[in-house]
Amino acid sequence: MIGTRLLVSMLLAGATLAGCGASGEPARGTKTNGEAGIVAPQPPERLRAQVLETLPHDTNAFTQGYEIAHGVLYESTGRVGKSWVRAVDTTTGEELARVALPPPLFGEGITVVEDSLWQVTWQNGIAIRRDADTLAERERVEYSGEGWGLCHQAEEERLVMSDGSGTLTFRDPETFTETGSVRVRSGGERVDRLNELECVNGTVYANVWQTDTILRIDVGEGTVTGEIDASGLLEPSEQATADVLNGIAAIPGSEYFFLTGKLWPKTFRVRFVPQQ
Ligand SMILES: [Ca+2]
Repeated sequence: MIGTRLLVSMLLAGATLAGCGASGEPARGTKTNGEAGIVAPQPPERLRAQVLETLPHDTNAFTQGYEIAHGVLYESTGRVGKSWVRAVDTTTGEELARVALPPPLFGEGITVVEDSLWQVTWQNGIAIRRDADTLAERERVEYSGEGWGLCHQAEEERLVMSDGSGTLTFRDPETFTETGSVRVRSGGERVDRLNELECVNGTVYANVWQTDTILRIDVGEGTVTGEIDASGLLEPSEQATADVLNGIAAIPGSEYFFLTGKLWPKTFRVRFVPQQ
């Protein structure tokens, strides 16, 4: 249960920062050296996660998807027999809906598209479309490969999906049909293990599996424009019983994000600022 402190933080964020952009325009991933046609990779901007508030998180949640839409915080979890999706009202903290994912399905990322919520599964090759209000299952669609993270780029009318590699797949938000893909590079080097995703104003954020690093990605260019150090959020004693960072939810109308992880006792309200 997310308590009233969440409500307060959400209200404050909305009241003071409504209308602000996420974190400014990302830098371009490449630049010319003055000679036409010659392009050199540009290293990503170095950022860190500045904690503004610490909130409780369900230590039974093996978090795989985290997103706020329509005033609701959606969270999905993984592991066979322990996978579920939950919707919590961000103004009251009330749990609005919760559904379990039956075995043998292993839940992964989620994203909201209008009145639907798409949920992918790890190695089951099944995407489930749910009612965003009740979370009731409406449709199943098959896909090939693994499912990890998911987010919705409304302005591009597409979903972005990760599969544990450094390639992101684009999908039709209505049919889930694959429409393209992009191989992501950072400073010219391939990246790997992209996991939970968050789409914000044309930019995609991805945390890198088994690290405390979040990448800010220009998916049109296929380049990492920012590398965010999110280490040190948990105390060593908390980290001992927790799994990896995996959960990025942008707080709409603000520059803030919620970050959490698998079995983490806390959610952190942060913003991404340049490293000193
Ligand atoms: Ca997310």
